[in-house]
Amino acid sequence: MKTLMLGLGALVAAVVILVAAVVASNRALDDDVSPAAAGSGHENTANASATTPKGQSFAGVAPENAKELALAHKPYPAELPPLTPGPVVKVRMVLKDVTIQIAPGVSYQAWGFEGGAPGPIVHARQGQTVEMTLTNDGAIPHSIDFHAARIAPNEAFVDVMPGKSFTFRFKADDPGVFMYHCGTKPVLAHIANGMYGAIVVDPATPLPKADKEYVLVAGEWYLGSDGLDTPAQLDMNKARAMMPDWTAFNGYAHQYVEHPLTADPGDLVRFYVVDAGPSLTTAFHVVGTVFDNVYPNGDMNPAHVLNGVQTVDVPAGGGGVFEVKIDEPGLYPFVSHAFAHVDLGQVGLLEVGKPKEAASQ
Ligand SMILES: [Cu+2]
Repeated sequence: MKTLMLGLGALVAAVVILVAAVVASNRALDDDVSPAAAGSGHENTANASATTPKGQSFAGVAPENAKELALAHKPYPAELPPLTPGPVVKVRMVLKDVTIQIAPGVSYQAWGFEGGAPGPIVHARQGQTVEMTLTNDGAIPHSIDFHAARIAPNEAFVDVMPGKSFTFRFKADDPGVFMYHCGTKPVLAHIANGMYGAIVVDPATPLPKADKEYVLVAGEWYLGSDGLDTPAQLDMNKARAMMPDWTAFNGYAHQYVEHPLTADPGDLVRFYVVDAGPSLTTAFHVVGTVFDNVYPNGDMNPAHVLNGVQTVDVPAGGGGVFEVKIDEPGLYPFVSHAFAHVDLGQVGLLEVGKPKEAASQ
């Protein structure tokens, strides 16, 4: 009898230990699963992105017919679009997973607002309301964060699930040139994959009318392969190390060298520059002239203007407004004067004094 009691006691103890072990292992499983579940699983996309052995650089890798391809490339339209009349500016963007060209012969699997990188330029006047509708036609959640907005991010900059749309409004009370971007985690991956653009908010008292107004969005590309035969994907390790393979104004390396922006002699030319990053600074400079006026944080507040300066930094996530008036006809390069970026793609030409027809040939 005593032996039987001991045996039963041992059995009960064994069952208790077994149950405790199962509970503990389930907890451990929950701990493993929870972070991914909380992030809707899209962190996995970044982790699964291509990685490059020893961080091999694909900078400058181009096919033999690169020049021909660069000439055939249709440049991103840098001209500031006109204002929309009325109190509300309605902006609709459809997010798409797309293969885009980022340099001659180099393709990349991007996530594009309206199917491109950068997304469309948004233009509003101080006091107008911007009504933003984002439709997600992509495979994973995305969102849109406007730096021009004063709004609760958890209410407005929320993840939009695939196949869904989301609308929010904000009043454009602050004049300036601002970045917008996807704010879905990991933000580094979403910006590096092309989810960014610029919004220009004109001051209620406008600046003097410019003859030419151009918007330049500086960005960086981090490639897991050269992108020549098959589209490259994001190399998250390079993005973390801030070692881009290509950089660009408006998404495509060197595009305004073959397709210069234009002005007539004596024109007031205004550049709205946004640095979309995701991580590096743009040291904006125009070769062969000096900026007449610079609003270093892009706020177009006359109290903050700088006159007669050569190079002004635009930080990642920031903007700057730059004005030049050039009398002598010629080709004036605009660059990020951190010269590695010129090599990687952040250079274009302002062609002063040549008819538009000739410039596009
Ligand atoms: Cu996104």
